[in-house]
Amino acid sequence: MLGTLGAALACVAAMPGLAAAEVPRNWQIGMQAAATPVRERIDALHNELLVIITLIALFVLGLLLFVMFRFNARRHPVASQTTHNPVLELVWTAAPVLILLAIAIPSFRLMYFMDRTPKPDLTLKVTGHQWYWSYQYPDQGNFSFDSNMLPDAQAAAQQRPRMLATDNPVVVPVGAVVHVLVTSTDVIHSWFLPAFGVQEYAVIGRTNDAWMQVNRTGTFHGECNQICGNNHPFMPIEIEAVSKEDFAKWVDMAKKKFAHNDRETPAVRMADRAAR
Ligand SMILES: [Cu+2]
Repeated sequence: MLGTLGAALACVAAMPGLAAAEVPRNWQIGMQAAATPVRERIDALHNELLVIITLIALFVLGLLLFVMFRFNARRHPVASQTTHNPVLELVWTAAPVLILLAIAIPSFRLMYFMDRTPKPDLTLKVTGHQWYWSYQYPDQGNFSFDSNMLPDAQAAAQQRPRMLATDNPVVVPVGAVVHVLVTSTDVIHSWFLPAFGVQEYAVIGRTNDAWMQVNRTGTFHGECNQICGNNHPFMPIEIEAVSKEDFAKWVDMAKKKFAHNDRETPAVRMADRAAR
């Protein structure tokens, strides 16, 4: 299947020696490789649907070819007067219902799996702003920081992906269940991580939630995918998944590095930025 092929290609691309960041590539087929249980199940449903849709398309193509050959004007000059066939009508009503059921059952199962966060090990609060993201770690010392896109020159100098790298990436431990709370301070944004199967709207005055359990170390990228104004394409998401030990080290470092942010709310910092 295309998805599997794409996953294989993306795995090759992510191998050591090649670029470490898992980003879309030219001529890539399929989707980014799955990095969470949710995305693995999304891929599985996608592959199931691909089989169903391929069989339906082939069946309809077969019927069309049969009619074109068997009932064209040359082979079949006198049209049949048949109007009803109860058995056939029953079949073509019941078959699509059964197909829809076969799609709906795994689809609902997946929706509930995505919706219910297992017992979380960590909470990450994500706030969307025009036009950057800020992150808060409420149960790791409650530090918070802004994450802005790296300018092109800086990204090129550091050999990091253009328009996807940020100055302060989000860091999460591999294997931990991360409960993600998503909100906004201005307009509706959307926190979208393709490799994690997470897409959550950031809505003002409302907290949406999602969860992720990253299964391998690496740097993952996403973007705001709700048109949110002028600089909508310039608010990427960069997540580094690291071992539990490295995460603990990073938390110690981050508490000091972002200590100055602790007394300020994102709204205060935003007013601050506007004044600058
Ligand atoms: Cu946005």
